[in-house]
Amino acid sequence: MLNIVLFGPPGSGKGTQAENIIGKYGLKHLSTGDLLRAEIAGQTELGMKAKKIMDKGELVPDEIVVGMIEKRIVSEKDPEGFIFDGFPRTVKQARALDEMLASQNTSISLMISLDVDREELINRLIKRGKDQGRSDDNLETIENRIRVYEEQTTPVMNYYEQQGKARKINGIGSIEEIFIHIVNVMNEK
Ligand code: B4P
Repeated sequence: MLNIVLFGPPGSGKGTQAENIIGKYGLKHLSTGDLLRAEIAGQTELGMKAKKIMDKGELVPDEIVVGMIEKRIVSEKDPEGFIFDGFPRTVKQARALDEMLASQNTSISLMISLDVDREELINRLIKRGKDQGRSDDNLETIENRIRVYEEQTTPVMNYYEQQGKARKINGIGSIEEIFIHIVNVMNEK
């Protein structure tokens, strides 16, 4: 199985590139952001709780996102592999993911980190806020999301570096150019 973690700050292009990767490699896409937004759209109890947290730009508790991912991993029959988009966002989530995959006799193959500077992240997310009206794409929340990323999520990079699985890619440029770099890194596997 090919199991990829797509990593990077909010607005770095994870969701965008995940779509390209599943198109080429046929992997199962697991985005915790999308799963949470589906709960919000369904007005479930979990969704209502998550919305308050996401609108502030904070992280949803580890137990909730880990439980959502676990449910999907065990229910998938003979997948070619998974692409994890926006997960793990804490070292605790990364450890839980390793355990879940080990119980299925598999593991993370590669972590791809998209490198984008702060100014570009803010510009992209403000633009998406205007185009799509996502309630967490406003300046105050975006700045907190970036702060939370720097404080709570960047240690995840170290976690995969220590396992020799982390690869950094320049996330600035056209979507097509960045995808070519991703394919090159994936082909080394
Ligand atoms: P996510 O849905 O994961 O949102 P995100 O980090 O903003 O990234 P996204 O994938 O949407 O954006 P992308 O970079 O593709 O998370 C939202 C919230 O959910 C979090 O803040 C948190 O509260 C919660 N959450 C999710 N997962 C969690 C977890 N594991 N633990 C706890 N809480 C969790 O794209 C951004 C924009 O840039 C798009 O408009 C795109 O068109 C544009 N773009 C992409 N590539 C570009 C390029 N090369 N050039 C120009 N624009 C580009």
